Amino acid sequence: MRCGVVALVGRPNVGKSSLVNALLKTKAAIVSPKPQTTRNAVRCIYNDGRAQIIFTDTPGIHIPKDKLGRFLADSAIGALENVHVACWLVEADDRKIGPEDLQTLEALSKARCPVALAVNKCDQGDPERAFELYGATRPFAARVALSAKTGRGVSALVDLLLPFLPEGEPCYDPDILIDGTERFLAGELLRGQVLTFLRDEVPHRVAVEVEEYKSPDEYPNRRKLYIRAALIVETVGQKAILIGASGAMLKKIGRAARLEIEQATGHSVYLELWVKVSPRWRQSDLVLKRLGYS
Ligand SMILES: Nc1nc2c(ncn2[C@@H]2O[C@H](COP(=O)(O)OP(=O)(O)OP(=O)(O)O)[C@@H](O)[C@H]2O)c(=O)[nH]1
Ligand SMILES: [Mg+2]
Repeated sequence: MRCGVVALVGRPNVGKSSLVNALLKTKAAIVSPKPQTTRNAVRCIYNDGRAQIIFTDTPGIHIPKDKLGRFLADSAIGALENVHVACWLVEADDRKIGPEDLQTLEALSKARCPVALAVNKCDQGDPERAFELYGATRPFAARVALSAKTGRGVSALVDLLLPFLPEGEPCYDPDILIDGTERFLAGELLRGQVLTFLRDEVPHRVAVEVEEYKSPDEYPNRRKLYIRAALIVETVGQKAILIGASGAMLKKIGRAARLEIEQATGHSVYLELWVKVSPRWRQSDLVLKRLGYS
């Protein structure tokens, strides 16, 4: 058996979380067409008969505009410490190397680990030009073309990474999918629905704070998993959008999140949501810390 850690890095929106879900064959991480979907580096555990691979899904590396953005970029770069391999994810359609790619490249050049190049979204483009473009930037220990959407190349990526991982017994119980609490996962599923239903800049202005989480696993006298969560926004206008006419938007988000949490936990869920205005929360050290973004 082999057991090791692989960090998945790259600019926002290239499909890092989609790849994690394709590897684990389940929804371990939230995915959306909006950049900066992932906000925490999360260890996701892949198992097969040959190895346990701890894939760290990371926030997209970008040029930060506020303290939240700084936290996102820093946590992605920080995830490159103490890994056995880094996997740089780019897109088949890429035709030039942008500032965010350069930033990723700089972080990779400081990491003391082999780097694999993975060209994603091959269902919508030919990877050859991306291999040429990125292949000229630095040495790569391995290269693979894949599509997190169709699954093409996903097992080839595992095969390529295996030789870089040390021999050893699994670190995590094989039933564990992510190194995070059920409470964290529930908050993420809820944030994922905010990303699904809201448009433009609004989803980026929303944070989820799970204030109470009482599961029948811990409180056997309860028949339902009880969750109370605050959706934190920056302005009264955003609050109005999030709530919607007669509360319709909040209801829609809540219903979809509840169904996903029920599926993930196996419990029937009572989800209580409220919306709180916290001006400039993305710039507040105090609030960011409370939300786990520090
Ligand atoms: N066509 C196609 N779309 C993909 C593929 N992989 C991901 N996507 C789409 O790309 C978008 C971004 O995917 P994510 O997995 O959220 O990207 P990410 O790199 O985790 O983004 P951040 O968390 O913001 O850094 C979503 O709309 C996905 O459905 C793929 O292989 N093919
Ligand atoms: Mg992501």
